[in-house]
Amino acid sequence: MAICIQVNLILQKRRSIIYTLYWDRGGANMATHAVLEELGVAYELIEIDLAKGMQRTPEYMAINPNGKVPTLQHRGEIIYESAAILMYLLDQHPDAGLAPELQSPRRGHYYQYLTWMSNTLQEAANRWAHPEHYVGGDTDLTLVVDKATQELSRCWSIIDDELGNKGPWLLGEKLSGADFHLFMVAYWSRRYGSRAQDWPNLRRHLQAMLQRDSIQQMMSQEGLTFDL
Ligand SMILES: N[C@@H](CCC(=O)N[C@@H](CS)C(=O)NCC(=O)O)C(=O)O
Repeated sequence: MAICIQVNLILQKRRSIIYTLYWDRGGANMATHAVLEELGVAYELIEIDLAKGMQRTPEYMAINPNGKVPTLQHRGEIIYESAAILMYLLDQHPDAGLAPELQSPRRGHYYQYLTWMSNTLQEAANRWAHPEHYVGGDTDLTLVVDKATQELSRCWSIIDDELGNKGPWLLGEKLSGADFHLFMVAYWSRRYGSRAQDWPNLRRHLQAMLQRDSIQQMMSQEGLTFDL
């Protein structure tokens, strides 16, 4: 395939299960990538270099019509949207214990956080990073960025309170896929007007995530660093 600039085949413990993750350095693929590492499954990475416009090639648009990363391929099926991919992946591997049991109330909180982060927190992050996607013409982009900064602060404050009341993880005592999604947006925010790391409980969460082998592997493979 023409879009295969770089293919890393990482064969790990369970060779029979192969996932393909389309990714870009530090993109919305970070959470999925770390979870694949956490699960210890066999997967391959196909880089979609956004700076080169590879997301808009006909080959990639045929895979993901949104022209965005991440996309996961599994048994011939395509799944996009990072939160949906996380839920799907963790349902494939219930023994990993990264998703609460189906009928437990914690499962509701797990859905809640993943969808809220996806459509509220991540959306505010996107408005901060790409204000030009939201307004046209001569509109002053700082108006969009300032509003996004306020919204990010509102979101960080909610999460920081939750972590302070329940912690150490988003769902309480057990790590879940939601923590990987939170880590990803919190990592992006290190350059934003409102940074997750400036809230005490969020900072502790980030530090704990950075200790995990899976996060370290993902960051090293994507060539990322995070000096807290
Ligand atoms: N809601 C989507 C957002 C994906 C997204 O915005 N990806 C960005 C990279 S972080 C992208 O591919 N942008 C390419 C473009 O807009 O051209 C998800 O979480 O999967």
